[in-house]
Amino acid sequence: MSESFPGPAHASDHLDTIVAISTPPGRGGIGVVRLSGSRAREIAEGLVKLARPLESGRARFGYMLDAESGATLDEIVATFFAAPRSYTSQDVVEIAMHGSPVLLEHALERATAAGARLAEPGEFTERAFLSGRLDLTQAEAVRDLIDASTLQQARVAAQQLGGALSRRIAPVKEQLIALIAGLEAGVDFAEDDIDTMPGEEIILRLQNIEAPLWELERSFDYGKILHGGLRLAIVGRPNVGKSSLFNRLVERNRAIVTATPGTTRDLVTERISIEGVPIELMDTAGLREATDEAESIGIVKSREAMAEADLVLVVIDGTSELHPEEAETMDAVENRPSLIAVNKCDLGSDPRSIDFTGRSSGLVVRTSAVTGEGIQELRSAILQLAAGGAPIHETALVTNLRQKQAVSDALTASRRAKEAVKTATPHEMVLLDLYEGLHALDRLTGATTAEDILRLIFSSFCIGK
Ligand SMILES: Nc1nc2c(ncn2[C@@H]2O[C@H](COP(=O)(O)OP(=O)(O)OP(=O)(O)O)[C@@H](O)[C@H]2O)c(=O)[nH]1
Ligand SMILES: [Mg+2]
Repeated sequence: MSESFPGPAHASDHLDTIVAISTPPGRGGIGVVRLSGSRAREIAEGLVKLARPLESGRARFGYMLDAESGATLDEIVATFFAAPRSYTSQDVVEIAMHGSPVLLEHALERATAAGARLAEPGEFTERAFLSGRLDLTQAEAVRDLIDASTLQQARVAAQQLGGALSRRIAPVKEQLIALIAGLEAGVDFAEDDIDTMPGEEIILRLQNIEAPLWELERSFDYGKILHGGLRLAIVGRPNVGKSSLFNRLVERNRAIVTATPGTTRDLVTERISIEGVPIELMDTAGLREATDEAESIGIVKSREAMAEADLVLVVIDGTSELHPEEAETMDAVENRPSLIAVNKCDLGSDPRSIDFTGRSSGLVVRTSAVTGEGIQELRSAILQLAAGGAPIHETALVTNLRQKQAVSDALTASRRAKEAVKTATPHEMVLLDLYEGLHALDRLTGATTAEDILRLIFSSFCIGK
């Protein structure tokens, strides 16, 4: 059960040789054509003229010649990685040339003419998975690393690529297997009067199994926002300083600020990152009775943005009376992740001493968009709200829904097993739940994943990865 990687190592040996341009589309200083498979070396050698033969782990200088005239088309560097010490565990050759789409396409055509097949999206990584070099969480991490838009995302992906999540799961799986083995033995030998495991012990063991799983499940709260980011709508009455706070958060004068109420009419959006968490900020038109058609459309958009956002920042002017509209807005976001900025705090203390306690579950931050006071606190409050209380610097995160589902399923199965034990259900039945939990964990790392799920995962990669 524990050795359940799909097939023996190098199960991918029989696969055909694939080729792709591994660098992004467009022109660049360097472009790389990558080949993987048993014929990679032979095909590469037919493609380029090398000063010395390919040798594993070494880069070789050479030329790509024009097939028609024999003239030099480009200078290249070819690097050979012999199986199994390569990305895919197969023979891999990477040919680096100048990043001209024409040259790269030409190399690709010649490689396919020589018998290579164009790689499907994610197929190089899929081969790494099929050979057992990467498990599924690591393969997903390759994609996350490439797609990362903040350094924190890249760090978490790198940890996962290093097997951090799998390492957390491994001892849990071992404990579960040990428990299953223990119960199986009891069931098999029941007639021989061998003591079966006492219920309390089974429950204790299941609790030990659940604790790390529960932590992982919780880490998804943060993993999810780190991966997908969040949308935050800045709303409030006209002239309270929404655009000014927006500009502070994006750290440049992106939105127009004037002393005239009703300045912002359209949605202004900008992506920022707070401690590596990507957040899309939306500045909106101030909420009031519109004075013309454009403003009225803008206000409709404000309300839509407020409804669609993951987080809402309600800005109020700390120097004036609380307007009924503001009370209404705060009520509207009462049960949603929201926070309140009492702005213009540089103009003196809040004369109205609004009682926020009990009004909102959200946080209240005193800010000044003019002096910058409270902006750092505002950032932290946004992050705190975004994370929903999840630990911010968690390692080995569960970063996607597929992983989260597998962990949750394992937990559910374990809880069901506990219930069964408590009601003195025969161990044969308890075992069914435990096996289900084990399969959920196997699914997480890809040990027993059906082909179609694999396809789904790898097809979200780009070609050449
Ligand atoms: N003293 C002080 N003035 C501020 C502060 N924040 C904004 N203001 C001023 O208030 C006025 C309105 O600011 P905006 O940022 O345009 O306000 P807004 O909420 O976006 O307004 P609309 O787009 O009309 O809805 C400008 O004159 C700003 O300079 C603050 O913290 N302190
Ligand atoms: Mg504005």
